[in-house]
Amino acid sequence: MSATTNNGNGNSLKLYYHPMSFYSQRVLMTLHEKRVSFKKQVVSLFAKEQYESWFLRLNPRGEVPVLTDGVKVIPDSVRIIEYLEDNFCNGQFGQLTPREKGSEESKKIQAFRECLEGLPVAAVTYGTAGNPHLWDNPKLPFTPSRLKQMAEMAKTRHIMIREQAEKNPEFKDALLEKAAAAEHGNLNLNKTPEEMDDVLKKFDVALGRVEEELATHTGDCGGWWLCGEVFSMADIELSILLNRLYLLGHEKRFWAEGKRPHLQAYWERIQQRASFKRSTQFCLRGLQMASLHMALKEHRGVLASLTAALGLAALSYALYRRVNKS
Ligand SMILES: N[C@@H](CCC(=O)N[C@@H](CS)C(=O)NCC(=O)O)C(=O)O
Repeated sequence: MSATTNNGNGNSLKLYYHPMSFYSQRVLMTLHEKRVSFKKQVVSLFAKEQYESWFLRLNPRGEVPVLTDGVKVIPDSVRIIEYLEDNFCNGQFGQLTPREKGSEESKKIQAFRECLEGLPVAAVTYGTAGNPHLWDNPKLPFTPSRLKQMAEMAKTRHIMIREQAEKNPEFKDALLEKAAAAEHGNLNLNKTPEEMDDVLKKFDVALGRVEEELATHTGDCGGWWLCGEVFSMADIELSILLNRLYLLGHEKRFWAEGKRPHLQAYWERIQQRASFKRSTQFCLRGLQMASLHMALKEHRGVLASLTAALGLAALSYALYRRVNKS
């Protein structure tokens, strides 16, 4: 955890996130890329901490990431990234958009961002989990048992969100709206094989555009990133997306084994970048600790009774020995 930094207004940044969350990773990479220091706090999605009232007060939708800057609260990764670019842009911080606003490069960054931000990442993640015929070399943390768990979770997610709405009357409307979207709308993550074909096609089209663009970077432009010399916000979004697809085991479908050679080279290059490593190489031990924390929290009552019972048994035994001795 880094020391607090202020942005010139005397405010300090704090990120509420989860290390496995795609949207959190985008923000983490932006913060590292810009060399902004910040405090961070894991919100355990396994323990449903995102639906505790203290967090719902920050984001009534119950989603990470959320950034706070002093008293300002900024939810949603896209808004956070833009906030960081607007407020941390002087020489001390990394620049993720060209200084010249109307330039061709700027327009290209914007176009690629819109294309990448529109992709259904949760659907590809949970849809892959629910369609074992798509499991082709998934990597940690997406073990087959975790994928099965995720698929089960997706089936009953709307019910769980409705329960959370009942528990949190103050945020009931926002949560009921989310539950409805999880049951019938854009947050429904149960995908049939046919629906998955459509989801995967969307990624194919977007990555096809990326490959076309990368293929134009020849000669003097050989060292360019996606939209030019500047490592931009579009690169952050692309890197975190490639990472998710790789962990799900979709690299052969989208770029490896000669499918999209320029994208393959980009993927190899991005894995060397410090900000990418720092935002994506989460510690599995940390996740195990989070699961343990969740189990302890869930069974707090049982554990307290067990400890009391053991204490009582020890006391009775000590008394018995004492009485027998005398
Ligand atoms: N549009 C939001 C999406 C955030 C989001 O869906 N976060 C997921 C984790 S990747 C989450 O917190 N899910 C918990 C839940 O919905 O219960 C963003 O860009 O930040």
